[in-house]
Amino acid sequence: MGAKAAAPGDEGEPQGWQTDRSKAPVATKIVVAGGFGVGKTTFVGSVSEITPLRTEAVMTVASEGLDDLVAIPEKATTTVAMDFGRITLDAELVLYLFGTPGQKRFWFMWDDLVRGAIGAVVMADTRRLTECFPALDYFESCGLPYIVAVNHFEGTARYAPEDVREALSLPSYVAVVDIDARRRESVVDALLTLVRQALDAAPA
Ligand SMILES: Nc1nc2c(ncn2[C@@H]2O[C@H](COP(=O)(O)OP(=O)(O)OP(=O)(O)O)[C@@H](O)[C@H]2O)c(=O)[nH]1
Ligand SMILES: [Mg+2]
Repeated sequence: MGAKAAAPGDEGEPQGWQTDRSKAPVATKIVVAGGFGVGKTTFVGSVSEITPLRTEAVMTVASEGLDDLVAIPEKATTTVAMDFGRITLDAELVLYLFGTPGQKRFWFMWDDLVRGAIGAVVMADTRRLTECFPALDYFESCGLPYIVAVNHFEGTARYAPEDVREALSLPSYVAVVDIDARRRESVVDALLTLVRQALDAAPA
């Protein structure tokens, strides 16, 4: 698979499938979920070959007491609707990435964001693992294939994927991967893992 090395915002060159209709790839939708401030917007921005659509709002004193910034003190903005990006994985497969808002008060949007998706990435920060539970419960209950991507923040302990699996009581078929949401290759690897798992889960 030859993922195109386009930088975010590099929209000058149309993709082959945009100029030749006979090469239309399969377009699929992937949801990127997880707790508040775990790196969802960063994840979508790292791989998107179009300028990602973001709906960031500046966090104000109004969010004090609502949003827990202990683990991410430098955070100044938060997603209020969704992130949107696109990545061409190869000539036959284009992924549209939809990042969810992390804060509980925006979860009512999930049903719309998830419609038509083939799978989800649940991002986790090992300092705040319990924050993944709502996303895990949601995807378990709607039967959507998902993987867990542990986003590693500097200065935090590293845990083996198997330990994370145990802590989250994940079934064996759910992949757990270590990622750095800021690195394109790392995010592409996670997406490939999800696509493989979703294909395995699809009825033959
Ligand atoms: N060290 C480190 N910092 C990261 C990483 N990913 C994201 N960050 C930082 O963590 C903060 C939160 O990242 P976002 O991508 O906004 O997180 P989010 O999950 O979209 O946040 P909400 O939409 O508010 O829930 C930002 O300051 C990022 O720069 C990472 O892999 N390592
Ligand atoms: Mg965000």
